[in-house]
Amino acid sequence: MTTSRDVLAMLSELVTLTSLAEGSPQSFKVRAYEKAGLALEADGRDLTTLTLKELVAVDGVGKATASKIIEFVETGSVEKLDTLRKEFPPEFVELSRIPGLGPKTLMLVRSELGIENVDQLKEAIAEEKLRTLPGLGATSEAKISKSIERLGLSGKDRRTPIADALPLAERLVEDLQSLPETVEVEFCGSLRRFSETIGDIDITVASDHPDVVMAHVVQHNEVADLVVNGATKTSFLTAAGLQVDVRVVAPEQFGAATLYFTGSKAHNIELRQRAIDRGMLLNEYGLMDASDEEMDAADRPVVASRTEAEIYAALDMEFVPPPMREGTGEVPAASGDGLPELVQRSHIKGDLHYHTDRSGDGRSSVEDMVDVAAKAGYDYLAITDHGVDLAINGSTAEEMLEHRDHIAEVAQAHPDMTLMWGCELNIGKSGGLDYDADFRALFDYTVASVHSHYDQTIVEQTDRLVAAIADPTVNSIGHLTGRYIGRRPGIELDYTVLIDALLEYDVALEVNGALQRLDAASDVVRKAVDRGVKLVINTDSHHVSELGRMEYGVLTAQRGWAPKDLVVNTWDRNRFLEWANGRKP
Ligand code: DGT
Ligand code: CA
Ligand code: CA
Ligand code: ZN
Repeated sequence: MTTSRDVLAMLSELVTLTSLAEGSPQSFKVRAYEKAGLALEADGRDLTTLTLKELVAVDGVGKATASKIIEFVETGSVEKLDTLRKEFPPEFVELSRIPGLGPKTLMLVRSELGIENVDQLKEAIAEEKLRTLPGLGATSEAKISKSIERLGLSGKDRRTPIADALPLAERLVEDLQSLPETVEVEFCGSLRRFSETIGDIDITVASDHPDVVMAHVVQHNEVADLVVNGATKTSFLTAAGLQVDVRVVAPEQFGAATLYFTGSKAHNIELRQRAIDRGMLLNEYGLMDASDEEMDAADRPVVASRTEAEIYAALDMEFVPPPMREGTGEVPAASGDGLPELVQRSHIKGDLHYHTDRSGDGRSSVEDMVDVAAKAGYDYLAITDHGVDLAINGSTAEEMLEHRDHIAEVAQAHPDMTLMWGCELNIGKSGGLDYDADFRALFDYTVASVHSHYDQTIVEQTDRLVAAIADPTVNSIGHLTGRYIGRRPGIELDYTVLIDALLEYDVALEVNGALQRLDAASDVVRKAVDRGVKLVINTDSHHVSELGRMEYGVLTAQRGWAPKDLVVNTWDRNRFLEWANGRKP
């Protein structure tokens, strides 16, 4: 079964591979696929039912792209894409994520040095070969080397950024759910725990007909290479080289299986020990009574196995949300003093980092962006288009004032929601911010973030962040490090100094829900939470389709043990506004 999301994923793979083939992300063909993807995502119709004529009629979709979509829906593959995949295998594509290795340089590296993967690239750097190529020198060689190290790239144990793995897992789960033989499906492993990089995807299916489920998986069009083809387990590699393990279990053992395969291993070990301490045995089939040591393993009475909740309860524990299952104190907490009252998606009352087409990179109108926020049930919303310093995307003071009037007008149609005229301020090289202080003070709300100068020292980076935090017109710090997971290392910071400053000036730290960012990262969130720093969870939406990121921000905050009460956008309107206005000069 091919879905709209499969079509969009196919187009996005075409973008990546064609930019390599053309030696440029700006080529006409690449732009055409990109534009078509955006247009069709915004379109909202079921893309698998559209005719060639209907596809071409969509503004931004050309004939060549439209016929590839038809080919994909009808045959499950696209010839052009298959050719590109052969030319650029996954371990080579991984190289394109490294900053400083654009498509053009990459093709040179391949033709001149014969480099096909990260391991070979590291070798060439060690032998100082990279610097000999035209356009590269010792400085860029050193920069590339540092990026490889900081991104944690390694040829053999290649990990996939969550932004690439999650959409695929969701599509596979949706597909498996559609089988009548399926009772329940869940993706488990590091993905369910919401790790930022994924080794492989683990999917658990509850069904009494494993043969049917396995036969269905084997023929799925994501399968590029079968690794395991068993009666209850299938493992395959996707064209992007990501491994997927699909396991079928009996419905009455689904809870035990998802608990086991969600892990982490460290969490499982602690749970098993707790079971043993209580005369029980925990494995992937269930929690069993083991008090009679003489008894055959198969005869042991099952205490719980149907749901995870029943198993935790039988272990005399609170239910542990998957993002916390890392073996870092959650088992003792859930067994004793209690877990924190963790922030949940349902607690969120507003989004406070939110763009419209006033920003150069915004893609939906003020009216539409406000409309979807109102439909999401928010009590308050800060529109934070880019300040003037972000040259192409920003607005002048004059434009911002017009924008304020426009927002005030739109607000009249939404009397139940407090609509704020805000700004995403750009933190400059040395901590400077957009406009002058008097003008900045006019905004109802601000988020200040880093968008450039990623290569300064840790001291310089920390200093400029602290300078921004100390500015009385700043309410919050957006996407703290500016990283793109697995693609661009973020700035390096001294977290002790940073957290001290956030506390001193009562500035909130954003957890940005964009899947490529998830920034501040969960380990930084946990440090901040330990010290009582206020948090704010935002989507940084640039289009009406991006509000779902709030869930990803919440999961990241949960991984950082964030309690509801530290998250300012769970507060009711008055409490939130009082805090937001509290710093005004
Ligand atoms: P990944 O795939 O490297 O991102 O990380 P995980 O956590 O998804 O690890 P994976 O796929 O090897 O295994 C999935 C889960 O299965 C893991 O989180 C816990 C469980 N598991 C796997 N191997 C063991 C083991 O040797 N002992 C225990 N207790 N649990 C295991
Ligand atoms: Ca896994
Ligand atoms: Ca696995
Ligand atoms: Zn933004």
